[in-house]
Amino acid sequence: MSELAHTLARVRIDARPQWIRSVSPYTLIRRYWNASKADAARAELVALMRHECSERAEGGDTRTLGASRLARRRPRRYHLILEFADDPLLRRAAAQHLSLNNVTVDTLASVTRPGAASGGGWHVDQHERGLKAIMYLDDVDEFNGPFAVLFDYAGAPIAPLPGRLGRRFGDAAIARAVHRGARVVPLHAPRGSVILFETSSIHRGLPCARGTRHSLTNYYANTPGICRLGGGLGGGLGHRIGPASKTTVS
Ligand SMILES: O=C(O)CCC(=O)C(=O)O
Repeated sequence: MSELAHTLARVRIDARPQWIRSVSPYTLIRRYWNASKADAARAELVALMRHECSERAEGGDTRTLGASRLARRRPRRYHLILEFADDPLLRRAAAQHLSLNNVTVDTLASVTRPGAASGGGWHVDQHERGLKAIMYLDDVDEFNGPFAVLFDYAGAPIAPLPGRLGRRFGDAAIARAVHRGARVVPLHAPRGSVILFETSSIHRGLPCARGTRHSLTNYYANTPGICRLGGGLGGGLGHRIGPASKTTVS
């Protein structure tokens, strides 16, 4: 087993309810793909978004939903988008994290330009456990809209904004949490890096000041009709909630 496969086999990302989160909800794998492969994937993303419909999202970023489904229609042209969507190691890590024996995947293609912030403000994708894998297709620093994670919530719930299914959080509430000891951790990494992230944890794409950020995001979900491993929700998930689990592979 390669070192990377070994690391992914050990991936444990915390999935406790957001108000008690105090350990890492993410794993960063630096240079999962090398720079030239990431550049080729970026070119595929640009072509796909030019030829298929894209929309302006809440944060002002441009995105194409179902990029992997669109790519399957022209598998030779978009083989790297498909390679990322179908990546067996990431799928296995997702299945393990979600306590499933298989997962489905849907891939989002997105571009964040100056003035935009991928996904809008602070939010959770849903309240139930979930996993996404974001691959940066540009080198990401503090200027071009890094993905950012909130952690160490200091044991206190953060009140969501009214409506929006309780999934969105205002800047003032986050600032109060930071005052109490929570930390905002922006993830800067070279292109080709992958972030595996527990989507019930609070996060956002920070505003892009200059440059651009292209990325592919795989959303993993339950495969219909497949049983969960390890029994019901409580038992099945319980043994996977572990200590701080940030793993960085360089
Ligand atoms: O791409 C990012 O940095 C975050 C996007 C996000 O959180 C979302 O679309 O829900």
